[in-house]
Amino acid sequence: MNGNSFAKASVNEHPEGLIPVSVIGLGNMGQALAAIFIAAGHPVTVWNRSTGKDERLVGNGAVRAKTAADAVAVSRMIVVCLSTYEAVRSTFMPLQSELAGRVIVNLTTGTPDDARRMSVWAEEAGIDYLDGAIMAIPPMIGSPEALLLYGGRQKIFEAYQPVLRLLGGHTTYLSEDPGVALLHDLAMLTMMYGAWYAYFHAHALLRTAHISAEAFLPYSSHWLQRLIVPMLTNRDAGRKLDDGDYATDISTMTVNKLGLDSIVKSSQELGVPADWLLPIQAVADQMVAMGYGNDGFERVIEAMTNHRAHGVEPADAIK
Ligand code: FVH
Repeated sequence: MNGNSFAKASVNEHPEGLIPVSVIGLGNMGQALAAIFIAAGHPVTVWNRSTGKDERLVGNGAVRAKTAADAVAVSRMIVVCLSTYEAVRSTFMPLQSELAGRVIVNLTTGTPDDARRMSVWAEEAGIDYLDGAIMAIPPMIGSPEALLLYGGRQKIFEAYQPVLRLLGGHTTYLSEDPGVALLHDLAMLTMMYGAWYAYFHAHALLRTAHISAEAFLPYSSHWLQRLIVPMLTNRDAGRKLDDGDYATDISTMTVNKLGLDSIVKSSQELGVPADWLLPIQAVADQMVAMGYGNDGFERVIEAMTNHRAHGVEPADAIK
């Protein structure tokens, strides 16, 4: 039976579509996921590698499975949220036959290749498979703001989306490609870690003059909300980037290169490690040297994508 018929069968078997759900992995996120399914009235079975993390869930009606195999046996919908894909593989590969005919909803962070490989394994084992990315923190799960992205066979998503939508108001199906959800995940995490690291570098600079984060907060908030975010997310930003339209009358590559030079110079003088800025500075230098000084800073994407076509060396190749 394919995912559609299984889901239909299982939904019809249960009032208001309250199908049994098993949650594998009760870390901070797994517990949040299980709690939502319990609160919605689904029969929920939980399993975790180590004990002691399911007390509250069991107290609220979840059934504790002794083994992962027991948790798989009692539900068609298996939601897994572990630290790594290696953990998912080591948990599920031994249960391949027990999993056949069920659906795995994998909400573990990994790489798009991890997701695609697991999808192939599942398909070959007769297991329906959806790969998801949770773009939210545990306290947000179940809220209208929570964003969860999915990839995999659309008919499987459609069959189980009433249950999946319990996890967040922005539950979104992206593609038949199971790797696309994690590609979005890693793209957004890149934005997050880059912003976090830059934010902390800023504070390291300020600390050299004993300026506190609290005192800086009004300025950092203003800068992020009034300039950085609008510049990156205004209506034209995506189109211009997609079209390779780097024209600007706001801030040229040359101006940004000089700004980067000042940051690196003063960071080094103040003893704040600026190594992470050097590849960015080098790309800006190269762009100016190649005659793109009047373009916007957005042109640096050329050093990350079709650099060979544009004769631009990848950032990491720059000495
Ligand atoms: N927490 C968050 O804010 C983020 C939000 C976005 C999505 N992530 C991803 O969710 C996955 C789980 O994250 P987590 O925060 O729940 O992580 P932990 O609290 O550390 O729990 C990890 C669970 O994984 C189990 N586990 C680890 N290794 C194995 C293994 N080899 N075999 C079986 N289970 C394993 C671990 O079990 P235990 O240590 O309690 O026995 C936990 O249940 C993750 O991909 C995030 O990136 C969360």
